[in-house]
Amino acid sequence: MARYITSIEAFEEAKKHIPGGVNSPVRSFKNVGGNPLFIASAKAAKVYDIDGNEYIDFVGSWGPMILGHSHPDVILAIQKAAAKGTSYGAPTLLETEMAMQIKKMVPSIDSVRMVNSGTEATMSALRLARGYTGRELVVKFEGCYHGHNDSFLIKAGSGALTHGTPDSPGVTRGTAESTLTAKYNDLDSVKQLFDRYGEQIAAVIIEPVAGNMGVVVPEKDFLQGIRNLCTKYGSILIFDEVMTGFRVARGGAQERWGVIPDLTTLGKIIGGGLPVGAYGGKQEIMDKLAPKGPVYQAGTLSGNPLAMAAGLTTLKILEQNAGFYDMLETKAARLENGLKKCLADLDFPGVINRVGSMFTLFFTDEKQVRSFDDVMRCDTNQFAHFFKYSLDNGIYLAPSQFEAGFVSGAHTDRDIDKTIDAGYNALERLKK
Ligand code: KE4
Repeated sequence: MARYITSIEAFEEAKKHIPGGVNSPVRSFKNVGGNPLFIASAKAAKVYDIDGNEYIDFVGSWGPMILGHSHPDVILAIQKAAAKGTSYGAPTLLETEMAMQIKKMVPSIDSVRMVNSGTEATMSALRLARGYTGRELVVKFEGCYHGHNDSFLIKAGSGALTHGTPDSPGVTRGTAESTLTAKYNDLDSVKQLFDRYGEQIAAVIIEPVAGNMGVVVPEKDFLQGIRNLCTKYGSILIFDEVMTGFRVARGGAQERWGVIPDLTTLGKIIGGGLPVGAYGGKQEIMDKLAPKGPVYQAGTLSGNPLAMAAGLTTLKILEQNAGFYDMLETKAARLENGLKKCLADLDFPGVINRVGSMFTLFFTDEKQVRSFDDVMRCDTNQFAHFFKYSLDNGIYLAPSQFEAGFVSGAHTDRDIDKTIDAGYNALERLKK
């Protein structure tokens, strides 16, 4: 294949061979317009496109790169594993070590199964919850994303308390009718579903901090209220911590909020950038999984030795570096406060939601963004311009208003300050 000199040429060529030119839709820049960057390499907090440009990166591969790109220990671990072979399709000591590491960091997990993506993790957790309870209905929340399995590609009708309708062609009506939707930060919308469907509900799945409608923070007692309802009706509470796991705290959102789910799904960070997902939880539930129990789930590359090596090395660094999360908090707070000062100095309306090192700048006149409805009122056109102007200044934000940005351990104060300056410049251009 010819060496392309620009991302524009590369995208045109890619579109001839790959649907939409990308292997995941959100990479296409469709939400913000323009041509996606084709990345040549990445190191620490920077990504480099094939056009020779350097960017301070806040996408972080959508979450996995909490240590920064190409961390030397992670790269070495992958190289060593690769030299021994890339896949065996048989148990390895690394998988047991990884399971023990996850259990140590997430104490609500008694037993854990490795898979190859967050989607596989949530899909399998739902099947397990249905198999364990013998029930069919699942509750999800508007604006929460749990991967692309059919049961979760369901958009609520108007408001909560409704049977879902498919949000994507290919999802059958029957599947959609087993998915109920509630409103984030609205405990009554969950109570009403339980009042109506109670012991037909197999599971409630939630992003304990929403990251897929932009960052929306759970309000006081919201998560505990859902926990209490699941306990009362014998439904399985699934925390989808694919994004928040090891991100918002060493033990994830369940550690930060002190609310304990029955099952947890994980991904992103636990692969250190390689394809990994996982789901785990109470022993009595996990024991229902084949080959021990009747609920089937499998995977050719599950527990792949290279992915385990990368993920285990990442988790060990996070576990052993005592000050890591405090350092992340300091960096991310510096960014938040700097951008808030830009908004204030320019008298520009906007809301920043942040939990630890995941954040979103919402373009809205609202004073707060606490729900999916609030998010839907944001000005995505303004965000698109802000994204483009930031890119012009060497800052690579998530290319959608409805995504989270991520600060890594590799972002320096200089990177943060440069990002704040670029933010001020972008807002100034927006004001004109
Ligand atoms: P994957 O199948 O993409 O590994 O994970 C699905 C998933 C499940 N649960 C949560 C909370 C998630 O955030 C995700 C995936 N997140 C998106 C970004 N918002 C992945 C980026 C993409 O789709 O390319």
